[in-house]
Amino acid sequence: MSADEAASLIKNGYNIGFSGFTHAGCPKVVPGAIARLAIAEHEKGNPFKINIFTGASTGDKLDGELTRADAIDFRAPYQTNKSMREAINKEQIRFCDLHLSTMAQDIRYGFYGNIDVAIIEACDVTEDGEIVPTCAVGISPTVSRLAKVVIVELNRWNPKELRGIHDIPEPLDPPCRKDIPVYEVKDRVGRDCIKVDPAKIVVVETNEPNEGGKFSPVDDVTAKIGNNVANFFIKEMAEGRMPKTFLPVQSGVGNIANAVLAAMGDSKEIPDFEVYTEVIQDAVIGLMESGRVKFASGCSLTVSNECIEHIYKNLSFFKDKIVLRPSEYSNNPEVVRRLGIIAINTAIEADIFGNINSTHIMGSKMMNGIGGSGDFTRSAYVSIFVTPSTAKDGNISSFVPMVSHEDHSEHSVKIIVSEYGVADLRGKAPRERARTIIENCAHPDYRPLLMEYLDSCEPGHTPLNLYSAFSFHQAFKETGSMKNAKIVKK
Ligand code: 0RQ
Repeated sequence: MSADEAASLIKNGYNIGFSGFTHAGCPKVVPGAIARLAIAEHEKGNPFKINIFTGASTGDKLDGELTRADAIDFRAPYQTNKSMREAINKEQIRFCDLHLSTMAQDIRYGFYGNIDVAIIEACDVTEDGEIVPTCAVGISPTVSRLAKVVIVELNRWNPKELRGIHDIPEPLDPPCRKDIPVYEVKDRVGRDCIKVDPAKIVVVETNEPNEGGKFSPVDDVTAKIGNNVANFFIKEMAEGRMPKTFLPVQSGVGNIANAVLAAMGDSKEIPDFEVYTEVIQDAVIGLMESGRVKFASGCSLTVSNECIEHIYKNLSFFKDKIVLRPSEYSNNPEVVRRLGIIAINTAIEADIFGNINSTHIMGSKMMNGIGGSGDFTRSAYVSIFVTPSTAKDGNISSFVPMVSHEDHSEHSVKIIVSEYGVADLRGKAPRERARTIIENCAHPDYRPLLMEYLDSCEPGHTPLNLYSAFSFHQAFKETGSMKNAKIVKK
């Protein structure tokens, strides 16, 4: 059927589960048709909004087009879209920010009502109901099974020979859930496709490329952060706190994550390693070709279009070195703790005691969401947060007296790294953590102010000055720079 005919199956108030994890693997033509339907219904004076569930963020053809058509009431669990971010922060879309590993199970538990329709991008679909996803798995197995109708976007841009790269299990739910038998990064525990009743499948054919953007080149600051992380690992191995054979690595999204992986790849002292992560980025593919990354397990191939075309042309090389799993497996805390994963994620801001804000600008404006950072951080062998020491031309310090929103607490955060150095928080009490972070990670321009704050605090297990805990944020709001913060001592 055409995309518009498929969209006509969608009604106001429907719960829709989409495939995709980042721009990878998400539908590209049916969402636009739903947006057109919404606009037409709104012009007739009819209400038309849907509730959207996905693996993670999606492309602009999904989150962007539907937001601009005012077609979304509720959205979970993560997004990175400019239009959607604005709508969320104007409270026009009800957004629920979740750990990505919990999305599929929360749907199964009935926390959001029934899934009416699943819309799944596939590279192949068979008469007997086998659906082969493209370059992401996300929550597709669960929403395809639960939905009354499955609209398959059969996207010919992706080769059907991708079949075999996926590992698609679905766990039992409590009280009878068994262990997840992933004992090594490359273990496969499911089937190579999603299987549903063929009677509920409708197919829309497309040939749409991915929306894969480019990464900025590694710059001076991100290169220094990358080198600091690599040197930390070398020291950990030398001092016997990390196996010399190394451990599987999870790294977040974005330019800093790419720079960290590049620095690890360049380091002669770090052995060839494996990746157990949610998002496989361009850097991992390069390192795989140079032999530095031996195997990568993830939920999606979130790479540039140039890179995905290269992978598709050389599928026989990559297919036995990559596995794509549902997000509740790629991000599963049970597996993360068992494999001893090194988790590396990016902070928006950290406070001097080691609490991390990954999601909110100035405490209230949603940036993207917690994503998988919590799934990995809490259960990691060692959890690392990286951030440049400042943002916005130095007017924001990434290290503040108290985070304006908290995603990862001091209990889960072991190491913080900026371009200035590494703060090792293990085995330190709050006041020691504060000194370590100020001396090793904060920008030199902000160190005296942060020390002045620490000295002004009322003693206690966690030193605190309630009158100045948000003085940095207040100064930014009032004067445009945290450098003008005034520490009040009462
Ligand atoms: O703004 O784009 O306007 O310049 O925030 O910051 O330094 O470019 O870093 O792109 O890696 O994003 C935490 C948001 C970092 C991301 C976050 C401004 C800064 C810039 C972006 P501009 P950078 P990144 C697995 C792991 C949560 C999810 C996660 C993220 C913009 O990494 O969403 O970890 N993480 N998932 O200028 C005001 C501050 C700021 C600030 C930075 N303190 N105050 N603005 N910025 N610090 C992946 C998945 O789950 C799929």
